[in-house]
Amino acid sequence: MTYILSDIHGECELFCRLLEKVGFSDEDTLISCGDMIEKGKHSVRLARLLFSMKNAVLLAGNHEYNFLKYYWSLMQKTEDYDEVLRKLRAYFPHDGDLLDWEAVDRFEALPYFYETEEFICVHAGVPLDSEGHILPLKGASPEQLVYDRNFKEPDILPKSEKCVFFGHTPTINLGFEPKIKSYLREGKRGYHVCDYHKIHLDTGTYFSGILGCFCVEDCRSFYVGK
Ligand SMILES: [Mn+2]
Repeated sequence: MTYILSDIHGECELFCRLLEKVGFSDEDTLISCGDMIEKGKHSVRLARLLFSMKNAVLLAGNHEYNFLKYYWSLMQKTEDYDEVLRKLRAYFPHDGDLLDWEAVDRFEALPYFYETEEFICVHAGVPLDSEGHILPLKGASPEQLVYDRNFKEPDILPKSEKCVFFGHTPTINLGFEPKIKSYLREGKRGYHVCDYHKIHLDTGTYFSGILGCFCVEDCRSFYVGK
């Protein structure tokens, strides 16, 4: 099975409980749509756990991108790499001591989108043309993919055949419950992932205490709460 989630924000314990709940095994695939770090207290612990999972596809969100921009700015100012690592560790006030160069390199290698025949995963949104068709993601900048401000709006329904998974904004900010919000296509029943225009994954975990994931194969959502 393929499980997709987003915006875990350092909530390592909830994440582990969610994996337990779905019975996650080596034959399953996990896709995280960014913002694994910050807000919660276990950013680096969670990131290292995700980096250690062989069957995980991890994307960068705006929080990882901001961290990388800080890293790149430090590297321009000094060649003292020990000092750079000290400053990067201080970026994470709760568990920065767990940060090592391997983790930094893994952050830097994170892609900004993931695309299959049936769906697209991205942190904040995908570029659309004036008719609502998805433009090629290779042409999109990281900034557009991690900071998009419009894609979350309920009236923005991409017309392309693929379903778009995204997070970035808690669904509660749009007046919905702290659950995964799916947008079913007209006349479809929701048993196949392509029956959906888009699926908004951000349950606002840091605020709501609820973390959810969506299973691609059976289109079911799973949740754990604090
Ligand atoms: Mn975000």
